[in-house]
Amino acid sequence: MKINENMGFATKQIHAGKEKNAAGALCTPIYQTSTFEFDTVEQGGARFAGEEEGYIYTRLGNPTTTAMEKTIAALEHGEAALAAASGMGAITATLWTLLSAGDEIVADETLYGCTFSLMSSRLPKFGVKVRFVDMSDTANLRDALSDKTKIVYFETPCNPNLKIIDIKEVARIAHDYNSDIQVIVDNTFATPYLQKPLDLGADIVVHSVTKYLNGHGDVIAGVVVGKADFISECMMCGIKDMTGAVMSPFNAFLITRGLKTLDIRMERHCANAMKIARFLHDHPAVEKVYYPGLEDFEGYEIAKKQMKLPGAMMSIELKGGRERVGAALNKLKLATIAVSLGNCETLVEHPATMTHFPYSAEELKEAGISEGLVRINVGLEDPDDVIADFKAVFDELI
Ligand code: LCS
Repeated sequence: MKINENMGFATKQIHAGKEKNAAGALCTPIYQTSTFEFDTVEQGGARFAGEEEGYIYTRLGNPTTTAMEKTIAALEHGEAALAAASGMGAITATLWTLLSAGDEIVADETLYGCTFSLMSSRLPKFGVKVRFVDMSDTANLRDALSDKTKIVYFETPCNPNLKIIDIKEVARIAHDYNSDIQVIVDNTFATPYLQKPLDLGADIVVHSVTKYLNGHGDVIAGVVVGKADFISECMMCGIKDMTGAVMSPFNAFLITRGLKTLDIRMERHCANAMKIARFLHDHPAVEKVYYPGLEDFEGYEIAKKQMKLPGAMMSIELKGGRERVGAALNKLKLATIAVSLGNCETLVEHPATMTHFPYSAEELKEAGISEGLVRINVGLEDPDDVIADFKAVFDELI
């Protein structure tokens, strides 16, 4: 099937990566091989020199992985995509490819815990300075840019407090300052079904594919999407040489399978989340709900502008703060205490002790992550059952 750019999201998520294979298999086969045969030494040489198309070694590319990359590139409206062994693999491969000692990054201060750890304590060891700012106020970004700024990096919605950053505005300010600055958006929480950062002016998108793109909680994976030149450089530098963070063909197969239902999963995730957010918003034991679909949420207007739907991630604060969190979450019966997100199962976690443990108490405060915050990712169960689970526990707190 030949797809073209004008076809719809659902068609692309099913067909965009597909190539004819020798056996005529409908689904892209799992090419579970580390290496590929050459007919002659000369042919091997031509492939290494880039004079002949074809696979060499799975760290440099694999047909099962290529199918997944092509699908994600089409969904994000990017020229090309590059698979990585994890979201962190995708982020580090991107940064190692772009950065040199002496460069600066301007990053939003609210990031997934390990991304924050990479930026705050690992990169400075290599002579890279990271300035953290609250990019929801774009004046902060303008003040932090310098002649050394190579990258502007953020998530939106942010993990874990759902803060919304105006992608179009950030990209405009960064590129007006210096058109060479690479604006990188972590689109994990939204997915390309809800938000397309490249269409809004970003240069590069990264994902933890572990989450909604795969959708079934059985894979750790990442991807980078951007211009074809950058993606091939990122493969040669960031993946091949610097991280070796290669995705296994089996994982690529599972992700391609998951991607075929991304739109309908996201629709249902969002509908369930809206219902649960409204319930929590009105519950007397809940102090505050952070959900981009609620009219009184700070980022509501920008989220409405740049996202098709508000997503299925939310955070709440319980009355009584941090002391009540453990006792309450431990009693839930259907919602599961676990990190990660984007699966069929509803998961709850406490960022201050779990996903965001690399932040000190002071850094949590600066990043707008309250110590009592509870993160909920709404799954695909019947929302009334999830509500009944929360109600039974939260009613006891009144
Ligand atoms: N970016 C975001 C926004 C994430 O939430 C995560 C992981 C990563 C990147 C890294 O991806 P990974 O290497 O795990 O595939 N977020 C997690 C979370 O919130 N709970 O557990 C992992």
